[in-house]
Amino acid sequence: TVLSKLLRALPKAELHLHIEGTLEPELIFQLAQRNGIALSYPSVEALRAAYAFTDLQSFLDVYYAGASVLIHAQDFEDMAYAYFERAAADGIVHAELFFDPQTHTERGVAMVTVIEGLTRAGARAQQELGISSALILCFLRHLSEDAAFETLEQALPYRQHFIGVGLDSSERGHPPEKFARVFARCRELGLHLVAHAGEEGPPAYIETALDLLKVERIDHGVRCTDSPALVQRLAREQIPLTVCPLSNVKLCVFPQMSEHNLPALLAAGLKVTLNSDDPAYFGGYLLRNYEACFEAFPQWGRAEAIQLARNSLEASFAAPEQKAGWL
Ligand code: ES4
Ligand code: ZN
Repeated sequence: TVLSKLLRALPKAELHLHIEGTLEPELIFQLAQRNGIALSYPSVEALRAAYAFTDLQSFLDVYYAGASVLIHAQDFEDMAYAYFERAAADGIVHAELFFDPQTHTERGVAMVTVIEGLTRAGARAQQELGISSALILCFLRHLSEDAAFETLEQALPYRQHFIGVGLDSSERGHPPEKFARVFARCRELGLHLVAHAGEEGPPAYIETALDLLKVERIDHGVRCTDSPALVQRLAREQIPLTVCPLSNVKLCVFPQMSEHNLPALLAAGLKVTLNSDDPAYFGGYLLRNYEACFEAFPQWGRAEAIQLARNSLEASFAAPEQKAGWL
């Protein structure tokens, strides 16, 4: 259709993408074989069949198991380059990739291995696909703040290879304030700051992410609508929300796409962006997320498509000169 051609053609940025969440079952099996790692699933089909999630935690258990096949820098490079190829096909011009170093360092994979592999993929994506990209290091919030500090220390020799830090993994019971000191340190270091908040957690977590962590964007943030005062603030301050529609349905944050609150968020004047989160697990890459929304929300048309794509470029951490070329 005319609209789906527009959705592909519009220059877009992807701002909420866990690179470990782009590991397709086929690549998981290929890397397991290459690295001599035993998987607890007999086949690609059996693994894919396990992708029936009831909430965030039920997904995370499978996601961390999948990441265990990543051992060498080449593995990280292959995974990320496969993502960039799909991103280019979807009309993405710029991608900011989350990575979870603790998922790897806890298994004995060195920080340098992770960052080198991802950095090489980003350089090739720029060269061969014309996509710009950056890395955002995420702290796992189910681990301690001390563990986050240790991770930051391990990453600082490679400071020039990442632009910011984020906060992900199990949200409930792990409020932003648990990481106030390490985020303050990252701020002093000139890193960009983001955090997952209001995916499963309450609006209060969005407020503390803004006020105590001083994040520049909120990842997810969809539960802000439980607090009208917070919605007003997010609109007034034009805080970008990196919403992940297919993720939210797969993890049962909303029962189906037609019941997602995206239309309300956009109508309230929030700076909403669409993103794919963990596309290998949630049923589609960025363009599929756009398409699923435009199928589910009949009131959305050309104007919304243009707005959402523009929001993604504006909310990115790309240099102003680069943004000027897109906008
Ligand atoms: C994640 Cl969907 C989601 N939420 C929180 N943490 C994550 N890590 C990877 N995907
Ligand atoms: Zn996420």
